Amino acid sequence: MNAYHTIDTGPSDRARAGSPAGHVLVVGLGATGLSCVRHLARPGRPDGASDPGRRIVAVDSRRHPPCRAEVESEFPEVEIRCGDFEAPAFDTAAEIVVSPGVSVREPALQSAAAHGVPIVGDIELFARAADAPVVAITGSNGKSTVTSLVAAMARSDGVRVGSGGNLGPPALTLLGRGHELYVLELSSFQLETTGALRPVAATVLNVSADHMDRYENLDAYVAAKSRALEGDTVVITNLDDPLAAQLGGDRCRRIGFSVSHRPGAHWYVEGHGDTARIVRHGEPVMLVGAVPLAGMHNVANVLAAFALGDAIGLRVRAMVGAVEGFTGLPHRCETVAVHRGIRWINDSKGTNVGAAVAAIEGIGAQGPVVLIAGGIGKGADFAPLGEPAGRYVRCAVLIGRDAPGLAAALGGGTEVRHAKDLPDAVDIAAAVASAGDSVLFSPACASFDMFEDFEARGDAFRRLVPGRSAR
Ligand code: UMA
Ligand code: ADP
Repeated sequence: MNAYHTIDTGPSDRARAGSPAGHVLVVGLGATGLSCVRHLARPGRPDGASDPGRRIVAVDSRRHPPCRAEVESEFPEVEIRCGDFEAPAFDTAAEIVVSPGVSVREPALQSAAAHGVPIVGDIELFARAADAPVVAITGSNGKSTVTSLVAAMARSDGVRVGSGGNLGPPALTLLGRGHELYVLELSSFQLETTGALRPVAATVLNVSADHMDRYENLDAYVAAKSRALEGDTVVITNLDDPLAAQLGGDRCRRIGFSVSHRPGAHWYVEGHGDTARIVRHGEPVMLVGAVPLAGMHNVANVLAAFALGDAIGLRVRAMVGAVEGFTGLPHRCETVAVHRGIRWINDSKGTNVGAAVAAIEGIGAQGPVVLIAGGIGKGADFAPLGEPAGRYVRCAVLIGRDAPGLAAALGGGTEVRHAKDLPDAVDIAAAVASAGDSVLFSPACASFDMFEDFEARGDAFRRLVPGRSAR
């Protein structure tokens, strides 16, 4: 593990014993920060570590962070400091609770760590207080889909389930609601500040480079993800992903899955075409064709969800019912229109290279693709897009800051056009595409150069398509 990025989340003696002068410092006043303040300030917290007398200080480097007003009105006793981070508030804290969007490489956090201040995240607070078993889902792609599927399976089997984390709502907001099970999507940022989480079942779905602007190298990113598998957890292993398959301890209990009939897989696909079936340990469970989601990557997601459900004892029949009724989440390979025989697909959540590759392969298997991509590449290497684009993409229309890097990766075998913005890209795609094609908006990039977030970007695409695609 890369020490530079690792935060010691071991037993926080200093925090628990409580240095009298020490305050709890909440860093970041977005959705996570608000949930942390609410959790820390609420008397009678269920983890027994509550110290209503402890001072809470909240900081944010933005002057007007999103949840400042809520904290001010609900907790006037909480001291709020906005603007540049100041080391003394960090170095003298009893414990720091950092939001996932704030890098642990931030100098003020590095300084506090050097002073021995424990640094944790919201998932660590959640783990200390959780009153029901936890299923933990991480990986580079498919987390939200698998989290939603497992939650739907549990509900379908009559379990009172709370589901959230990185896909929202923040994990701490799920506590105290009588849930019998928690199903959490966890990002690498959340995991790197977590030490106490002991999920009953967990998975690293797959590994491909993401957030390389926050990690020194892929190993550091993978090390953060692996933290989900610590403890006496049943590890759900993707046998088709060589890197993910290595993760977890040598002696952990494993349930393997594969989209082919691979040795060692408990959940797998057998057969081809219309007769391909999902099988559990030799027992046919359902036809692949009955999965309502497009692409083999989604079949992998369904298998992962089955294996997780299996690990916690959900009944197969209930799980199948949930899969059959699951039509997918917005902004993930979502068909938003069909005009003149052209299918328009919003995959705005395709925010990294691995996601876009999966979408191109999944949609490309059904016919030629006109790809709209671009935005902020987060330091990624775009090269893995070259081969699938060469095979399936008729034309790539590029937008955003890192369009030149994408063009370099795609230019060899794929026609590339540049657009000045998303409306222009939709116009170009409408002109280039013909009946039988799919126009796939899978940016392979984050959205922040042009939009508030991936949802705003996908919504913009959805709004643009009806007017421009029909011309
Ligand atoms: N901030 C600073 N200084 C910094 C950086 C940020 O003060 O250097 C402040 C910002 O000004 C802002 C606050 O921190 O006020 C934002 O914190 P945050 O970025 O952690 O945002 P939250 O609203 O708390 O949302 C976080 C997750 N965001 C990130 O991990 C970047 C949300 O995941 C998650 O839904 C939410 O917690 C609830 O758990 C979003 C995401 O993009 C969807 N996740 C990444 C991904 O999926 O790839 C990991
Ligand atoms: P995450 O929460 O990890 O971002 P999502 O379920 O929201 O994952 O899917 C995001 C995007 O990742 C999808 O739009 C799709 O392009 C891609 N994707 C989904 N599942 C997989 C998978 N198993 N392997 C590779 N890419 C995937």
